[in-house]
Amino acid sequence: CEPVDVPLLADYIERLITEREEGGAGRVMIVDDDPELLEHYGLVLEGGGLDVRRVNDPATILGVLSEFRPDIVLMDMQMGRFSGINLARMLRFDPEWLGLPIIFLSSEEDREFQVEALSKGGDDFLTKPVSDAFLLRAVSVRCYRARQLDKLASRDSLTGLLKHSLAKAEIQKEHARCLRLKQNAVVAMLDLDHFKQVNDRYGHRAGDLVIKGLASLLRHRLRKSDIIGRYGGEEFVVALPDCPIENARAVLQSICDQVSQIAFNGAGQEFTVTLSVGLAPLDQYATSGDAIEAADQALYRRKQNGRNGVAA
Ligand code: GH3
Ligand code: MG
Ligand code: MG
Ligand code: MG
Repeated sequence: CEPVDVPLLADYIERLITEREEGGAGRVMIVDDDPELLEHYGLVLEGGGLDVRRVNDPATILGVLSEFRPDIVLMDMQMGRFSGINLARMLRFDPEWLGLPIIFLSSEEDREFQVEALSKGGDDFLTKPVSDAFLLRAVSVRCYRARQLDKLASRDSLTGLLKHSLAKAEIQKEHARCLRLKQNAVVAMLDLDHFKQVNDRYGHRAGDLVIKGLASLLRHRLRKSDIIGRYGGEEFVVALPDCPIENARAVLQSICDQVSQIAFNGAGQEFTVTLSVGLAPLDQYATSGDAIEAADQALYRRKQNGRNGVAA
């Protein structure tokens, strides 16, 4: 067994702890038909702070993937009537699992065979027998990188806010949560007013700066627990957990007021913009989609009735 590089290991563990504080430890799914090996790998990775799911029967991996949603998969290559290569190939047919890192664990040292396996959908190889220290480090770094990538991919590049699909998914979770806890929560749709004119008069780059500025204002004015997404071009969606609708109305009205006072620059001129907002009580609808739709209708009413303000 190779010696463990203590400072490096400490660094990985520190990262893992930070990751855990930011929303859970890295999740690893191990698929192996040998129960003893499976248990051994599981204990090593759990000992390093990872959240592990052991899969002894390869036939069950699809169900486990959907439920556990691992950051990476460690997969044995020979598992009775199942081959790791075929399982990896099958997973790559589903866009949902296209980016999931799959690391093969195999005693097969033949390079041609390894290349073949990688070409069918695997990302890397660990050759058995693998030392505990190496396994933990190899899996931890890959897990860390997968999570970083995932985080980047879920953020809009201009504003750093959640992208449409992830914002919707987070609001769906919040909807379930507020019903369970019998709390109130509010969903808001925000849309910049006459934004086409802003681009036409002051240029697209100035328009981009307005969108970025509004995103930054929302981040500063709302709570850390609030969900903020860029829904479309100049449209944003916000969910405010544990918040009565009157409070949400006051906060968003004050954000509208603040937005209208910011001096932007474009095409050599100073200009201001305004914002319209529609609100709906998230906990009063059967689905989060219905609540978002209601907030959108409230936004439409506000647009009809003069813009620059909030409607519920
Ligand atoms: P309304 O008050 O009714 O919302 O009018 P509007 O002009 O804002 O409405 P509309 O939805 O017709 O136009 C939105 C415009 O926002 C169109 C598009 O050029 C602009 N836009 C969308 N995404 C971006 C972006 O990323 N950057 C910039 N600069 N402009 C964008
Ligand atoms: Mg095996
Ligand atoms: Mg608009
Ligand atoms: Mg719009």
